[in-house]
Amino acid sequence: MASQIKLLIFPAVVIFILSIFSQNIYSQPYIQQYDGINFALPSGNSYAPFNGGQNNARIQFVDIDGDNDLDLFSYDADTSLYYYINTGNSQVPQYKLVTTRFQDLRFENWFYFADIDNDGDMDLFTGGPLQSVSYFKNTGNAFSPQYVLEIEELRSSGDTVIYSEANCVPIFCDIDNDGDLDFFTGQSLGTITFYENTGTANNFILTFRSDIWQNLLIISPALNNRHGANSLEFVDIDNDNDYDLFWGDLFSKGIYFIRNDGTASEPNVVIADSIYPRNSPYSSLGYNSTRFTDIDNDGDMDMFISVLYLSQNDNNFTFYRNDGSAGNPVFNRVTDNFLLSVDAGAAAIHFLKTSTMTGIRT
Ligand SMILES: [Ca+2]
Ligand SMILES: [Ca+2]
Ligand SMILES: [Ca+2]
Ligand SMILES: [Ca+2]
Repeated sequence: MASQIKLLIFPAVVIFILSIFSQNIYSQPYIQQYDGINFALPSGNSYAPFNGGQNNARIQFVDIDGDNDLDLFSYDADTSLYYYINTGNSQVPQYKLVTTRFQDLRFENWFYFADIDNDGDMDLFTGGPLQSVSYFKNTGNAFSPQYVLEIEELRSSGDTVIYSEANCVPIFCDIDNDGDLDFFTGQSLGTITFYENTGTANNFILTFRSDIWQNLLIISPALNNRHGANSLEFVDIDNDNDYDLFWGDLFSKGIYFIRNDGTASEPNVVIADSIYPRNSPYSSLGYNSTRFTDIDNDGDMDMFISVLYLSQNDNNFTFYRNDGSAGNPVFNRVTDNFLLSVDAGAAAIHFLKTSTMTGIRT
């Protein structure tokens, strides 16, 4: 019942926020509105919060044990972090579930592995208290990670707490090509907040730069043009040595492709498409989270999608193989159940046991 109440409160909060900010926001440039796809939004009974299916998994592929293949982590809305070891190889992955409580750490809303201190092993970030950001330092090594809570509530160089909304999926990326990782997180206003790393590759210092990075604003067409939370992924999808952006929006059925027409050190992004990939568009009830990685080690980025919105039953880990090239990707949809396709045993456990509820956490 508590979850149902939260689900009803969330749209009310969004509407309230919009009523406050709509004047300013609508006057900004880069407003993109596409004809879309009507879909019913939360109004009490339109939710189906107790359908089965994978529970809004956030995923990331990481070589956590230093054997040159990609292991898999999946955050479940019940705050579990599933760790799947790749027992195959860099061309043909095979996943085996190791634990649903990775190192017994506390996770909240999201997670992201990044080598923030440039010592060759992956450190870890997740949601902290009150939608802040917690930092776990890897005190082990690239072969045997050991995570220790280093900072519970990250602060910016201005000594203010860095927040990352519970419904957003933030990311670290060296967007200015100076060798250190910068931080991006979404806002449910349809914008991105950007912190530049003004420290060094070894010693990060996050400095607030913008609440509307690159004047980017996405208003999705559903229900009279709504701003939504977002899930961010940077990848150089056209092999021109700068990071492009993929944006999954709470109120969009598809995926926004935001191309970087600038340079590696000076990004200049344009919303290139709201339907992706063009030859085989992905569409769901909303809020698609993308991850790109070269899962078959053939030199091009493959695409994975999980849905963070309403339940998709067990069709919630889509794999598009890149059958093109690093510079000209051609994505072909292989499966909507990636784990099932590579390791039925482990995946079956995951999908069946995480099917208790779905919906938007607030
Ligand atoms: Ca590290
Ligand atoms: Ca940087
Ligand atoms: Ca690029
Ligand atoms: Ca590939």
